Amino acid sequence: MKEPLRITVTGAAGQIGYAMLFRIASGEMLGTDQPVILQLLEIPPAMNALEGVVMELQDCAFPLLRGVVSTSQPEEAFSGADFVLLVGARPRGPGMERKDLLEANGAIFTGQGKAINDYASKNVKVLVVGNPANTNCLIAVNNAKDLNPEQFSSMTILDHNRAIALLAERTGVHIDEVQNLAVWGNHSATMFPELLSASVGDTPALELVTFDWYRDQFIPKVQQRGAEIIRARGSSSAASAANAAIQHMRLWSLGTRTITSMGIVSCGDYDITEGIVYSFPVTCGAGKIEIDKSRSLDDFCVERMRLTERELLEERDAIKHLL
Ligand code: NAX
Repeated sequence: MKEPLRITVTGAAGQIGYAMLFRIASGEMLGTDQPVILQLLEIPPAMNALEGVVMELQDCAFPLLRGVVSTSQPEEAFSGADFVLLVGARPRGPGMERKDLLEANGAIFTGQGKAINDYASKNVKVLVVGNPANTNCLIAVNNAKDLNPEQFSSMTILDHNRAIALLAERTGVHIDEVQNLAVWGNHSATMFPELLSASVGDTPALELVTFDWYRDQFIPKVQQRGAEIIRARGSSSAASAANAAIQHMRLWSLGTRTITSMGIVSCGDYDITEGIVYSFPVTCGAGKIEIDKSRSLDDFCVERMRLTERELLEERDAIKHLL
């Protein structure tokens, strides 16, 4: 049997945490031969709820679950962590401006970046889910001075999956047939789900749908899918977000040659400003995220990529004192 790996989940008593922990403990993230220890971080008011979640984890008697730590102390939660899923974040409250939200989360992700740097495994892989995810990731990475920026990423795989499902539905195929789609930029209403390089079976996607549908329906629908789910369900996506986070970590650690989308620290590829956390089309190999550098992009793509880049630059400027 392999040695257990330590997986930290923050915001573990929240709705995404609840949809995620049982699947991680059953082996869906790292494989059914990989024992895990869950290290769960919450804020003090949520510790009672977290205790309930821990009881339910115990009651599942998962063979792979070798321990559960529940704590409100970041140093304890991140201690020796091999994988960190930063899900907990401050939601936008009444009267809060976007700037206030960035500030409130800035404080959380500064502290957590430092604690990951000081207490986690030196090979830790960190995924930021909590919003604003790209900029929270930017803050964490800049506060983990001894770690490699490649060890940090933010989640856009949910947006990628939403885009695949929508295109498959429109073209009447199974999702397996949709390849090479990408989501660029920020996990926000400016994200750019791109179809220029995508194919459905052997046919370029843009030969099967009209450009008007792509621009006027597909892109806005992917961008607004989170809001659509809130309207229908009364609360934000949880099971699909948990699924995406598990998928992100599984692909990152076990590898994939299939293109997906992840937010990573830009090294200037595709002319995107270095240092910001931007979603690119990627593959994963040997525990590393690699950008697909083979795309040719047209003026429409470049315009949309710049738009979402501009938003990320504005977010970065609002929190630059934290970097
Ligand atoms: P919930 O409000 O249900 O849960 C969040 C939990 O985080 C709460 O239990 C809270 O006590 C905890 N928390 C707050 N501050 C914390 C801190 N400093 N340390 C540890 N825990 C802390 O939200 P949920 O629906 O689970 O969503 C979590 C985050 O994911 C939100 O920021 C949400 O906006 C974001 N999302 C990101 C998505 C993405 O694709 N990147 C999609 C889904 C989701 O909207």
